[in-house]
Amino acid sequence: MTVTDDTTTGNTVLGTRLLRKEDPALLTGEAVFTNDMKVPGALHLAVLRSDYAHARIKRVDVSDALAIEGVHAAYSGADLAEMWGAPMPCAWPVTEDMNNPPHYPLAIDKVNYVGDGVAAVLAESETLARDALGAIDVEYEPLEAVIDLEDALSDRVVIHDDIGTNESYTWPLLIEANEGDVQKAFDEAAFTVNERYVQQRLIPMAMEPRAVVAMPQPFGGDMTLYSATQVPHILKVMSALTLGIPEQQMRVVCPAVGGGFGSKLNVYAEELLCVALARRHNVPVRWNEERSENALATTHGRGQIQHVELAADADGKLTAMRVRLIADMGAYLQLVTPGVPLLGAFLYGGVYEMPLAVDFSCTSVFTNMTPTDAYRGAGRPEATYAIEHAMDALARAVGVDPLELRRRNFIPTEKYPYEAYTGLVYDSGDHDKAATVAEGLLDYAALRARQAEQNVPGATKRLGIGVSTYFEMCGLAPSRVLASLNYGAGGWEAATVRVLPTSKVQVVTGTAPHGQGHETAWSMIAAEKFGIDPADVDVLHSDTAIAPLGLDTYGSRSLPVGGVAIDMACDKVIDKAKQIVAHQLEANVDDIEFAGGIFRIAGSPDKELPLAAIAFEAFTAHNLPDGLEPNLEAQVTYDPPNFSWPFGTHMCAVEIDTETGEVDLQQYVAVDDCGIKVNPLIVEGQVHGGVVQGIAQALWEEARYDDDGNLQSSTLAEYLVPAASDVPSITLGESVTPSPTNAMGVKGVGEAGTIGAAPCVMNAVVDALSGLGVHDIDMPASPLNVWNAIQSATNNGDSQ
Ligand code: MCN
Repeated sequence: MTVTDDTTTGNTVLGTRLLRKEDPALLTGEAVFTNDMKVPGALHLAVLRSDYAHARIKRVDVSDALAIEGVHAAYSGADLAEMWGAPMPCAWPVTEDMNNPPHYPLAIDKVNYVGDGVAAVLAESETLARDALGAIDVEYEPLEAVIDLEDALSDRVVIHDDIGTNESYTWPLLIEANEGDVQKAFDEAAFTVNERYVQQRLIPMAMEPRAVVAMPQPFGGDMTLYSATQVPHILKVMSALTLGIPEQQMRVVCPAVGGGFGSKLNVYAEELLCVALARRHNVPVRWNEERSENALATTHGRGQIQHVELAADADGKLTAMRVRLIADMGAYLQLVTPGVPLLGAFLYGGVYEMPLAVDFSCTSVFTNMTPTDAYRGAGRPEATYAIEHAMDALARAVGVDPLELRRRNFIPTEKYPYEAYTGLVYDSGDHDKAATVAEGLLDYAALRARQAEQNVPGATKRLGIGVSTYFEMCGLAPSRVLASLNYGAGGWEAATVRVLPTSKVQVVTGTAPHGQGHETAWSMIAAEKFGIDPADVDVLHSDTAIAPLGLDTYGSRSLPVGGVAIDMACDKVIDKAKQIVAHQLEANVDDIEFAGGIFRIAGSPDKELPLAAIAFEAFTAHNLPDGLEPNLEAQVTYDPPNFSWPFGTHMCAVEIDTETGEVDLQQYVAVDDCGIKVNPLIVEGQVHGGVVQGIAQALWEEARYDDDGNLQSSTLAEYLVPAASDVPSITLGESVTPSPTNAMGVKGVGEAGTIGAAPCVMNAVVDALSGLGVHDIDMPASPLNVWNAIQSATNNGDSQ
């Protein structure tokens, strides 16, 4: 493997654009995904899903399905009810009194969304199992479906009879402390804006749908669960708890995983069904999700109504903020459903000096739609959209350029570390720098001049310029802070580093990559430390028998928590090796230096020992210091002292055809500051992917339901996931502000692009049309939505 020298940092590996080790197997089709596994003797599971969004189950008759040759078993939800030791897990009980209706892998007496599992078949092939579903007879008593969030909150139709309301919880932040101050600030403000935004539901659409294989092991009741999941460790604990299996008998393995974007951060009905039925029948049981099934049965993202009010003084400096959220939980609470809006709650102040006159509250509500849960950014893109779109509205109210308004409000660089109104401490930031780099790359001033010439009355091609800035709270995170938010797990990550007798290195990580390139990045961290080639490092992950400790991959945590743990474990190994070197060279351990794979005594350059020699000595253990354990191995479990705080500025230019409503995204610039980069090539890939997902929310994607709760966009013909050709080339700008929170200076980047992009594009769309009297447009800014907005503004006589 070739490694280029990076003379700017003094690193030989870290910071270089090493091609990803993972890619040859993925590109040549050699990688094995869960559904590629050959499992002799496995039975195939198929799940009959409700066609009704809300109905009582009167009767389920599986007898005709059972009579089909090759069908081994067929069950209704009631048939399996006694198998579940506990309902499906929700790991984030946001409030003490949060309503969490019991949720089982198959519905027992009522279905609550189209796609809710009603019955299951086990057959000798996948085709047979799916065909047999057609022979199951279900009698429903249809009920009215609740799709609209505000309608749901009225409790006109109650979804879960046992809790008697559709509200799951209300979570306030700072309201009591600040209520008086907030109202006073609004009363005294020179400018106020009062906005209502809709975060449409999105379908994560990972390239690989979900797949599961549950394999009972020959002896002792052990069970191996293979799953296309991003959380093998969480899945192991939760499935053991839910199914009453001793945890030490559960092993979870993720073969190659084709993306997740948060949708595979869950414990799903089909995983529990496969394990439970494999135990009952003592055969392997497998399940494979189809694309349309994925749209119904895998969690959705976003789904919020946001009421945002800002107050500002005569200069446009923010003086107060009030936010009221209504968050769509869908039919049930999945693993972290209720916590998603909370992750955003702390970011409504954006990158601005927000005074302590803020009140925020989120009310979450059940609806008859697929459960929502984490989706790239999870709460933070929604928060950023709210503040950034409202900042543009405020700029229009104040009559200043939106970039200028932001600059007036940026937290000044010299105030870092900065304690925000939420009590959280942002570790570092340089917003003016990120904005200035983006401004230059877009040629902001020239574009504004072109806009003034182009957007004249009667123009059919109007230019819009979009700006957005953001802070992200990622790297989840300090366990104590998560505890204060009622999250059910910690935020640490574990790493073991081993130098093998032949001096090759094994890194064992608790992270669970599913597209992020951890094998490459973690190899680079260890290679830099030990002065070896990254090709000589093997990264072991995503198998709870091989990497038993870990909390997996989500929340852009893997580098700032898991990567830092690896860095620390390497240091521990080097410290141990120094003791062996000191012993063998009869020197003081404090005098031993290590660089480029060679140990030396300070001041005696002729006395040196290579890492390879020490690794072999540690293995043979023939001549170790008294009391020192053999082998070069160290483990670190790292619980970070703070979140990771990447930030950035995005800018773009759109041209809108006022006769067709079509939005042409012409230029896109992203400056995402994620501190020190381990591998800039991976970072760029992460930002590109994230930006495109954010653009897609702004312009194309939407999970659309009809009034009866039928998903109308369950195929890729209706759910418009963009192709590379749908977006312009993205220009990336450089800003590097090392994190003072960890020794590597790194921050997460996996979600950053998504967070900046949607408000950037929508600000450009409104900027293009505000001269026509268009105040706002709901996402996605489809040609129809844009055209309708132009028509209604024109009919109101608002255009200039
Ligand atoms: N990186 C780096 N230098 C930095 C920051 C990150 O080199 N300063 C590299 C890391 O080494 C790692 C990658 O960038 O290889 C992402 O790191 P990090 O930001 O820690 O994020 P995670 O690895 O924890 O990934 C999770 C994040 C999330 S939350 C979603 S959602 C998401 C994403 O990553 N889903 C993805 N990126 C995805 N990419 C793909 N291909 N597929 C998904 O499902």
